[in-house]
This record gives sequence, C-alpha cells and structure tokens, in this order.
Amino acid sequence: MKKERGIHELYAEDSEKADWLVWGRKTDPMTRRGFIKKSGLLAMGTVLGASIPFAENFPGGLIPAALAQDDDPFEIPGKDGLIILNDKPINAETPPHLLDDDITPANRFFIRNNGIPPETIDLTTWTLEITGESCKKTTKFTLEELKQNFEHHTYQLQLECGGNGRSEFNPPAKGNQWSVGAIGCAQWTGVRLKDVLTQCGIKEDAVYIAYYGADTHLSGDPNQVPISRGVPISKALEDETLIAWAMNGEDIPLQNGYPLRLVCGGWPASTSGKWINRIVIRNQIHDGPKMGGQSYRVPCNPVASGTKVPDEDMCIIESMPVKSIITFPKSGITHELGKSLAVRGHAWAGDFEVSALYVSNDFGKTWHKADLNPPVNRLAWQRWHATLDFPKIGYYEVWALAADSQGHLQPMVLPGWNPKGYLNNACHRIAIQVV
Ligand SMILES: Nc1nc2c(c(=O)[nH]1)N[C@H]1C(S)=C(S)[C@@H](COP(=O)(O)O)O[C@H]1N2
Ligand SMILES: [Mo]
Repeated sequence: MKKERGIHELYAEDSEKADWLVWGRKTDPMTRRGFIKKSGLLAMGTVLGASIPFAENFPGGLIPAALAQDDDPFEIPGKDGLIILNDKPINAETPPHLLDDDITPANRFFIRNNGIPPETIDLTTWTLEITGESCKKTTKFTLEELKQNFEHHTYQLQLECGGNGRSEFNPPAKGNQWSVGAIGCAQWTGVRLKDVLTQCGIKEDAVYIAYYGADTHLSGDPNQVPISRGVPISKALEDETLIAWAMNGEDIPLQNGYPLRLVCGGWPASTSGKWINRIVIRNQIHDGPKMGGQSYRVPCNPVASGTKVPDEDMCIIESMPVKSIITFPKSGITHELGKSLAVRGHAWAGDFEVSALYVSNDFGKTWHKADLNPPVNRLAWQRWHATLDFPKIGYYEVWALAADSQGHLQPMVLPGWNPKGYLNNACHRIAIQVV
C-alpha cells in the first residue's frame, strides 16, 4: 500500500510544518492554525496574490476553504483516490470532487472500520443468524437461502458516518478527522430486513434490532467485538432497510462489508453493520459496544463548546441532519472573469427530503436557488445544479446550503459543538480564483 502523507496528517503532527499548496503551487507555509493566529483574510490575500472582493462578509475565525483542502491520493486495493485518515484500521474518505457521480461507484465509497475486517470469507459456509430475546424462532440462513426465500429489492441509499465533518470542531474531538467525504450513495440490492424478521417472528415486546459482524477487535481479543449497533424496530421495519449482498449490481467490496451488510439509509452509517453474521431482536435498546457512553451520541440538550457531558445526558443519534456537498468544480480552480460558472453537487436529509438548495459566492450574504432533483427513491441523495457569476477578479468561495422538508437549514459555518464531534452539517465550501 502506498502511503502519501496528507495535509491532514501534517496538521495533526505539527500544523506549523505543513506547507500550504495553492492550486498546485507551493507557497509560503501558511497553516490553518497560522491563519487564525495571524491576521486572517488579509494575510491570505497576500499569499494568494489576489484580492478578496467580499472580504467584509467573511465570518471572523472561519478558515478559508482554500486552506482546508486536502485531496492527496492514497491507494487502497479496489479504491481510487480516497484520502486515508488511518491505516490501522483503514479509514478513508472521498475527496468531494470524486463524489460527482449520481450513484457512488464502489471504488469511490468511503471506508470506516472500527476493527479488523475478516480475511477469509467462505460463501458456502457463511450464515446469518436471526435471534435475540424478542425473536420467536431463532433461524440461520445461508446466503443462498436468503437469496432464494425472499423477494429482492434495490434502492439507492445514502450512508454518512456520524463523525463526517468532525475535523472542523473546536475544541477538537478525538477520532478520525473526517472532512466532508464520509458519505456515499450507492445502489444496494438485497432482501428487506422486515421480510426476514417477520418470517422468524417478532415478539410483541421487541424495541430494537442490532447486528454482529465478522470483523475482529483491534486488541486481538477474540471475546471482544469492535462494534455492535442497531436501530429501533420502527426503522428496522421500513421498506428501505436492507440486508444487502450487492453494491451497484456487484459484490460489495471487502472493506465495505462483503459478503453481507445491513443498510439503514439516512441514519449514522454506524447502524449499517458490515460482514454481518447475526442480527438480534431486542426487548430493550441494544447495549452492544459503541451503543453506550459517548459513542454515536450527542448531548440531549445543547452545551457550550468544550463542556464535559455526563453519559446519562447523551442521546443516541437517529436520523442524520440535512446536508449538501459541492462535487463540481473541484475546490481551487481558476475561473475566467465574465464567464458563468456551472456548479453542482448532492444534498440529503436523513429520513427526510431536501426541499431546496441555495448557493452563495459572497460568503453567505446573498443566496441563489439551485435546480434540485427529487430523490430516485426515499433515502437517496438529490442532485442539484446552479450557475454563478462573479463581479470582478479575486478570491471567492462557493457555499452550498440545503433546506429539508421539515424546515431545517444547514448552518452556514458550524452546528452546535458536541464532545465526540458528530453531526457537522455545516455548508460545504470550495475556493474559486477568478482571473
Ligand atoms: N461490522 C462492522 N460494521 C460497521 C463498522 C465496523 O467497524 N464493523 N463501521 C460502521 C461505521 S462507524 C460506519 S460509518 C459504516 C461505514 O461503512 P463503509 O465502510 O462501507 O463506508 O459502517 C458501519 N458498520
Ligand atoms: Mo461511522
């Protein structure tokens, strides 16, 4: 595996050492920390050699998108152009301009591993057991039985890691420093979880389901599992909740859960178990690893940045918040004055639909409505397109802001801080130099 050190990692070690790469050109070291410490946008203009026409609108303390970029490639078998955040275990995100496809290709789908993926997978002996105290009839299915006994369904479903966007929070949260690319929307094929559960019998007292997978704990201890999470029975019984064996019509890539995974679109992707071999129907909220404590939980009520929140005041994340991404153009392009710029991306809103998408090129002072497609099915992201004009040469940012059917808007800069850095659904921003 070839490893190139990304700017992320340099920041993590010593932010002052990181060279700032602007549009492929090495310039004076100017780091994110340096930006905040020194004189901000003014100093940046000098480094850029360009003026910043809307500088007076730029929020104080915000890091310009040109400084936040990092899309150094890293090679993982079967993946193309992902940014590695950790290689033990492998965690890798997709640079936003590589998420431009309507349907995320397998080689561009992010990877979030909590443990070590299984190494040898024998399709003939792989089984999925449905059990648990609220299951009437514990049953084991082979892959063949699952495929033969239940109707097949295909949906395009968006999966976003609950920690996507974590890198922007201050004070910072521990964990993978995801930027914006822990999101993907592939086409998943499998059987409905509800069809399988119904056949095994769901007791009246069932409240939750949870998965167990074949990955092993980082410690090497065979008695520990890295993660076992789940969803309330109501989410489990939705039509779109799948036990899937195919991504985009082909085998799921090993890193993404081959040969079988759960897909609970619109919820933190940690609920979508990979390499699954057991599903339990529970008569209580599931208590497996990464369900309790501070994992995948946020303060039930907003807290000030940096607050230590007791476990009992933390609530489980359910549907993910409204969010969007700019997938074209790539951040940092040069654009000719006088020409309109076509911009596009995707937007999604957990269990809900996106109702509108706006773009701004003056740091959020004015907004233009984009064309927005409906989702191809429930829980799929939605394509948007817009065109922007620029009044004069200089440094600009394009910001995208989505609204959902519940009336929620993305925050322009950052949502409320939380101890583990979840749910950052701030506007995505890209840098444009107009010449
Ligand atoms: N068995 C198992 N399932 C898992 C995980 C894991 O580490 N092991 N990671 C979860 C988390 S936190 C996320 S964000 C998604 C990531 O799915 P992906 O790697 O296919 O992108 O898988 C979830 N399912
Ligand atoms: Mo995650």
